[in-house]
Amino acid sequence: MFRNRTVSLVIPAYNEEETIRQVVEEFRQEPHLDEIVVVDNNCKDRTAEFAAAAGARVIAEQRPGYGSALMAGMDAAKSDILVLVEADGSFRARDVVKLLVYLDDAGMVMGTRTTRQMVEQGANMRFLLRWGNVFMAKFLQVCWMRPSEPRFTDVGCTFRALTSATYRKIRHRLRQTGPAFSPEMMCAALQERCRIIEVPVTYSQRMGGESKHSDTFLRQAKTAWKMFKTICRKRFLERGAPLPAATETPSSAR
Ligand SMILES: Nc1nc2c(ncn2[C@@H]2O[C@H](COP(=O)(O)OP(=O)(O)OP(=O)(O)O)[C@@H](O)[C@H]2O)c(=O)[nH]1
Ligand SMILES: [Mg+2]
Repeated sequence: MFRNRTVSLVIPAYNEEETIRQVVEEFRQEPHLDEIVVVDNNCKDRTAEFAAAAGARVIAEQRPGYGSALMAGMDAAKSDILVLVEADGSFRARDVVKLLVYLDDAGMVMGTRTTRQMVEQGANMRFLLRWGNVFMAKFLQVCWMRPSEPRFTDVGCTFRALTSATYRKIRHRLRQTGPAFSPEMMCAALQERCRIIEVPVTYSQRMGGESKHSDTFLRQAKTAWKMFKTICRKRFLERGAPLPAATETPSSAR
């Protein structure tokens, strides 16, 4: 519970048996979280069993992919606020509160992993990946310079918080099943004229298991291309919500 609003944590998981127990245990220590939902996305290992043993509510999603799993988790979550995080231990539970406090001023709060002072040694955020994310984020920012003028430095950070009201608003715009789901959510929120704030979060090395999206240059390039196409389609081929009436208060933009 955070300022009278309940909070659910959603964790998409694909074969993360090496890390899931530790991740659930770490986030269970976070006093603001009311429930932890782990999405078992056709795992072939013991991820679901370990997550449940550690105290998470485990749901199954058959449609494969990071985006499909996150959507299933957000659909199943019961709280007023949804926080998304990875199953690989690369984010810290103590950062949840950083996202929550800014939700007073926004409909969605994005973490960014490109603040160098907060990238831990060994984290998968070397020069190319960091600047690739910054470049793509600046492209997204420029695309929405009018009317929103957001400020972004990362497009692939799973760690984020949004209100369930924001999720209901953007749900119909979410189609990406893979990693392009991450910038798609940002674009969808901008299309619905929600306010988004970005805050730095600590980014650590995976605690174990295998990287699925960004271990090789080829995979990173493929993911970047899909993200670029998604941002362009959202900005130039889909209509945004109509501008709010002039009489509406700023809080209507959340
Ligand atoms: N449900 C589901 N989750 C996935 C899939 N691929 C990745 N994930 C999860 O999404 C999160 C992000 O995937 P990662 O492999 O960590 O991708 P990444 O963060 O770009 O790469 P790392 O540098 O290894 O952390 C993890 O929690 C994965 O378990 C998938 O196909 N389905
Ligand atoms: Mg990861």
